[in-house]
Amino acid sequence: MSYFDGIDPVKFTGTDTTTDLGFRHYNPDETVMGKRMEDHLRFSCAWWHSFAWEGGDPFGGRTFDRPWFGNDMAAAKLKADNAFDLFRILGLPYFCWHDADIRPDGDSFAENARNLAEIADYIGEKMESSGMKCLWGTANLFSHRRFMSGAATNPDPEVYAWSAATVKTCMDATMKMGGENYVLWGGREGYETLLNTDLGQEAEQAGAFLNRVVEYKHKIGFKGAILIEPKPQEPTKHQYDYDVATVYGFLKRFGLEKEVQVNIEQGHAILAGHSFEHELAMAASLGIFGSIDMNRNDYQSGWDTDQFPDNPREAALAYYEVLKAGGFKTGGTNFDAKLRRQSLDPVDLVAAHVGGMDVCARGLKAAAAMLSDGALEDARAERYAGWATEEGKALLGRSLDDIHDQVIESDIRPEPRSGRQEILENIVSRYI
Ligand code: XLS
Ligand code: NI
Ligand code: NI
Repeated sequence: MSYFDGIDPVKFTGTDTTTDLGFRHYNPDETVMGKRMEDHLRFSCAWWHSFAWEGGDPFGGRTFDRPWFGNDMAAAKLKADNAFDLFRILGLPYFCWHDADIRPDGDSFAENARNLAEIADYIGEKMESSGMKCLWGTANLFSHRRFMSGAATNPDPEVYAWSAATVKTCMDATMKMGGENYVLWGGREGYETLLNTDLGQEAEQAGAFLNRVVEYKHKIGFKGAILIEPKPQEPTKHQYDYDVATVYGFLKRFGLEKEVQVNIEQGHAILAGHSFEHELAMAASLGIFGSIDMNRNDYQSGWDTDQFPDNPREAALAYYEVLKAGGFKTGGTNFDAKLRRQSLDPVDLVAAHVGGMDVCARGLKAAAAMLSDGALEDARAERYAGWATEEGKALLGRSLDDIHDQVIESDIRPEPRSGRQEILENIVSRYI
């Protein structure tokens, strides 16, 4: 018996749909810019929010009542059985996990490693029979109290060692599942107070750690991408992987900018004081765009609310950047999103994903139309047309005194031109 019994697989029923559980926009086989929607979006379900999270908040504990809650292998397998049932109902092609979401927590490192290997085999069998794929795996190096002062950046070398060994087991499990990426989100890689923190030392540790990860990837022949997930704060007051630009600086410093890309999360972009599309465009321009964690952050709160996306305009602007970057290669759209703690029922979890998938599909269709029609890109090209001329191209290579002399000689008088922002915003509105 499944937790989701009685809920039929969700189908595309079109924009006239008025039931809670029908796709109004997500139609996996529909072609968008020459590619199936499913292959564009590459949706993924997050094991931690959908199956491990218990509905707690800082003021109260578990609100959810799931039959698979428990810390033993039988509970872990029951959780996996139900997870695959939800994937089937939603028609999701991918899932993502942390070790701590899928295996019971053991008393020693060795027991954790054994548990992970056993559950990875179990999940592997279910993948084979269902055709499900793993978008990425990752290590939870932040929940257990041993990680309270960080993992790779912990002042205690033993925690660094535990973390490195854990990442090895998680990379092995990801590879076994045919995972298409391996993610590192710097859970508690940051600090609470500078009074007890050696920033320089911690950066050296983080750089060495990531270099070892890349080295191990090549050693085992993992073909997927290594992704860092930026976030500016929470759980620590200051997280080192603040935003895309900060991560790029870190990668450059340790010679890893060709080896590592980013997994960009909507909510983290907002917390960093950026828009989601800013972070996507920045990553694309730096050549490190990898994947996205799709969710929505509350604009009034200062923490990571991980809500399911519901804003078609934001989704359209995000997928516009994704399409301009050439679309996903190894990456995809992972719903790093959770229910509100009052949403107790199985149908709530299904409906949350249905809504999120639909908003993304609608965003993708709008983005594709905007891009194919070219209204925005033509305007952008026109704005930069001066740089496409021979003179424009040569300008960047010329010295200050050379430019100075020519400016005097030709007596140039630059004329400001309208940025046409409202006209461009109105164009976007036409497509939503
Ligand atoms: C937390 C992060 C986390 C990562 C995976 O804020 O988003 O869920 O995606 O460790
Ligand atoms: Ni995330
Ligand atoms: Ni997050």
